[in-house]
Amino acid sequence: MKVSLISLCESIFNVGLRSISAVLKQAGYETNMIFLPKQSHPAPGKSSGYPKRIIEEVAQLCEDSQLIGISLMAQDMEGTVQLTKSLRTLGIPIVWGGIHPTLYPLECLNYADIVCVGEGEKAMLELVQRMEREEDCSQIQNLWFRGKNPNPPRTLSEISNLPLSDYDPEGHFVYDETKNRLIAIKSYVEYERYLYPQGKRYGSYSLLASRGCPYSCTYCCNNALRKISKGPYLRFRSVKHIEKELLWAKEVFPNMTAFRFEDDCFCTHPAILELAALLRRIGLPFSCLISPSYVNREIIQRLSDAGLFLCQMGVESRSKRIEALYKRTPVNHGLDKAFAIMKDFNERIDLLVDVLVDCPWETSEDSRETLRYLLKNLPGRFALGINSLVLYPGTELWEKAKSESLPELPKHQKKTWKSLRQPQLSYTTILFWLLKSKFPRGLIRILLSPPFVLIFDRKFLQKNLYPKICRIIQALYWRFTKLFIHSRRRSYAPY
Ligand code: B12
Ligand code: SF4
Repeated sequence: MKVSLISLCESIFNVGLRSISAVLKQAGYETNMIFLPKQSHPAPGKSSGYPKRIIEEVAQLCEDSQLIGISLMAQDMEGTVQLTKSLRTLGIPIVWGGIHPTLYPLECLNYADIVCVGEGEKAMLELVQRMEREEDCSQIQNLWFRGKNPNPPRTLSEISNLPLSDYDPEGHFVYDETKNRLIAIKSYVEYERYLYPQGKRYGSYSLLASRGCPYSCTYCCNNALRKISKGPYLRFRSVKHIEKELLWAKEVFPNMTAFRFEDDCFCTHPAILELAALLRRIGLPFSCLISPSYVNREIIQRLSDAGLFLCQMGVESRSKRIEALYKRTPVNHGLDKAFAIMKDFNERIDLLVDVLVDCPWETSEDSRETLRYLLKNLPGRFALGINSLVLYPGTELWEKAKSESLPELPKHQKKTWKSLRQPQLSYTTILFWLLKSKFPRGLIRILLSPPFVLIFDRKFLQKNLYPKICRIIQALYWRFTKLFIHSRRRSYAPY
């Protein structure tokens, strides 16, 4: 029996879908994997769909399958609907999975035959086995069938027992947007052209050492996932299991220059020091995400010795009120100390700090508090991620917005889930942008002073003047001086 697995995510690492493919292959089933990344982001109001020819080619590749699985995030919704409508003509059952179907199953069941709520490895395996034996499939845990009652969740997987992600080039296809065609991957080297940021021949190999997070911030998917999961939520891969993947990846991908740990908080791993020793032995640099509360001098020292070159840390807000609303207080606990430590390692470890804007409960003064904090505490070398808060279904903040009859999504995000990354342009957000673009901090402090705030922090300017200012800033700093380093830094190859 053959299963076609399709990913619409921009990054083709898609650890979750590759894990499902590996589990199916291990059980003796055939899979093909089709990756449809799109780098270009459509202007507001423009379609984010795929060219007709590509959709037709995907349909041809799926023709001889008995099941089609599609993996998506919220922003991939429009493309997935377009693809699903077209694949319908094949008469093959279509399952949707990933974070968006997990959090929004009922909406997704308007289009898919089956939605996977939560982890897909065991659920997909059971589905395929039952289909093969022509047994009833309607009561498989984690799977919701259109028109049937939802099935309960199954216990989360023991992740050290899972096979390594499927990167076997055979039967793998990638949409090359620049060539506007589907490419059949023929070798690991060819795979690498699509794994790393477009146009780069080298880059980081992404993997996870854990699943889950110890915290439950009210806007985060972990908050929603924890509620619907069964069994211990935060799980870690054994060091041996991780070692197997690192050695394998290093061997098969000759142009890989670094590893990227995508774990929500890498340092929660109970064997973090053992992992540092392993990474040192492996001898390739790496980057990771880390929560401020887990920054500790010994750990950072060991990770730095092992090759840590970039650390991403969420701060999100420094307003006490908003920290409490986000349930960030325990995560941001010890942030001053964390920054002090990261300053000491600033020569060796780049720091990428994330903040959240566009929160409907946040006042301008709340955001200015965060900005003042960053102006004071950021080390000399840093990158800043300014992210627009999205209220994802199933999270506490989404429930709160619903109960207060607030729009579940800010207006600019509402219709399509498309422009999730673009923050709205308030006066404070512009000042965040100035900080990100390395404007002199003294100047930003002046712009933060009461007279400037009084004049410029106004709604009508936000609507009419600031979008224009933003375009000018982008033209000056992004195009010519390339000081908007954030997007480049996030995925760059180090040495
Ligand atoms: C790693 C990661 C990334 C990586 C890699 C993404 C990738 N395609 O692999 C990078 C850094 C590129 C990334 C980028 C972004 N990310 Co991200 N990312 C994550 C992160 C931290 C882990 C995802 C992961 O690998 N989890 C582990 C795997 C095993 O779980 P999984 O992916 O959910 O897959 C399982 C199930 O969902 C299911 N499943 C998945 N697919 C399918 C398909 C079928 C057919 C079936 C049956 C089941 C199934 O089975 C899988 C295995 O059990 C999550 C947070 C989180 N904790 O989930 C955010 C998260 C997924 N990202 C998010 C966002 C918003 C983004 C960005 C838009 C951020 C931005 N503003 O730029 C970009 C968009 C990138 C894109 N379009 O690809 C949001 C998505 C929210 C949503 N509802 O859509 C999340 C949930 C974080 C959050 N804000 O809460 N991300
Ligand atoms: S610490 Fe980060 S990953 Fe964990 S719940 Fe909070 S926002 Fe989500």
